[in-house]
Amino acid sequence: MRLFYSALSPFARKVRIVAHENGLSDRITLETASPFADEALRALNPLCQVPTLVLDDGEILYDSAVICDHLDAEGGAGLIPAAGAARRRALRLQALTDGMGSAAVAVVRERLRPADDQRAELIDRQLRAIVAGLDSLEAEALTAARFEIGEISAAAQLAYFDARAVVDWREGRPTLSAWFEVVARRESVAVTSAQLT
Ligand SMILES: N[C@@H](CCC(=O)N[C@@H](CS)C(=O)NCC(=O)O)C(=O)O
Repeated sequence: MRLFYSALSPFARKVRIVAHENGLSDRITLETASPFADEALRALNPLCQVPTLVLDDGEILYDSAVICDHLDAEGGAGLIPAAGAARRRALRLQALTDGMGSAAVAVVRERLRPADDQRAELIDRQLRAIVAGLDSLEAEALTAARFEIGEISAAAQLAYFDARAVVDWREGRPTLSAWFEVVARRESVAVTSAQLT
């Protein structure tokens, strides 16, 4: 399998963590792609986004949730509960944290514009989503005992907030901060951080 990714993409990080948890990393070749600078990716994914996964038979999968669903089915780690309240919780947490990630990417891109060209209302709206999302995550009281797709997505997004200095998310969120300190040391999370080169 070939995974088109960019080193800092939190969505690609989520996929790499899921691959590692499923013991599939060795079957995946990482290929860097620059979605904002290189249109070549559009031939594989009309949205021209990373992550995009090309299977060995040529089938192409996107976005990250679809890729994770496939990898978890293939590897059998059970990171996406099969049914019921556990499944709804995991998918909701994934949707929440993916949404926070999309908001963060928008903030980062806007901040790259010349200072007097930045749209304050766009940044404010995205930051409101991120802050409310973080408060919601704090209330979830995540524990290291459970590490499913929702927690994986949260870990990938929080690491991105740090890497891009999106927001000081630890302030006033002791439970989330303590949880992240533990999961950051988990092998799948630590190893995928080292791939950020
Ligand atoms: N919903 C997508 C979001 C992926 C995404 O936004 N990727 C960013 C990089 S972090 C990207 O490729 N952006 C390029 C663009 O949107 O044009 C997923 O979960 O895979």
